[in-house]
Amino acid sequence: MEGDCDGFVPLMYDELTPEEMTKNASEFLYSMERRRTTRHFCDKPVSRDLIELAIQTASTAPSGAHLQPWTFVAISNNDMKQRIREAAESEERKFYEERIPEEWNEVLEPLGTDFVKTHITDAPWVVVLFRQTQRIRPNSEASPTYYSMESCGIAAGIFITAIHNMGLVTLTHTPSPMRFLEQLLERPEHERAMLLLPVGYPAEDAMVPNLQRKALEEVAIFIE
Ligand code: IYR
Repeated sequence: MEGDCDGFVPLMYDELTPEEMTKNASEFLYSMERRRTTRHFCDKPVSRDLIELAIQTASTAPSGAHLQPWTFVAISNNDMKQRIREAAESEERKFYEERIPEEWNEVLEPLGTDFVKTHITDAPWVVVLFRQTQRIRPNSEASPTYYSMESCGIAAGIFITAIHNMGLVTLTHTPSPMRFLEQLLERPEHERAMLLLPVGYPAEDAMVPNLQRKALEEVAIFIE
């Protein structure tokens, strides 16, 4: 927050040897290659402590002007999860039955998604990430945040990584439109719902699409 940091402090940095770097990087890649998005959760409880740790980890993300323009709303309340599911399904039903363009359907069909969103009530936690479009200045005026999309995207990535690293699973669900989340969760006018992330253990019979990831050569260009 503005005004509460004390100038500059020394960077805490421990240099690793190239061998340690390669070992850490390879092990991390091996772990991340095992991350999968699943829609099938079981109702086994997850402690609030773990969700707090994931949110704290996500909140280490870099952000425009260090405004940290995110709010994570974590819901385990069954009644609220049910209300969110009903509202999401009503929007998604319109999407799948009326709004979905043919070219979008073409890439969505292999994923086997439909308007039924059991994950919202199956998972013990639903975390909704809100993007703050404005901040309140010390003089109480509202003013913009900067690069909030990028900042929240990075925070979401770190959240997903933290969940995977603790041995749980999540799903990046984007019900569209998402206005109902702002209303149900009573968020202020300047917050926009960005992602709905159910968190929990996978169902015993959880399935995932048989996807391949792009090879390095397809995603990277080196100019040396
Ligand atoms: N919001 C819908 C549709 C959907 C869109 C994309 I892009 C996906 O990768 C998956 C689903 C839904 O959540 O079902």
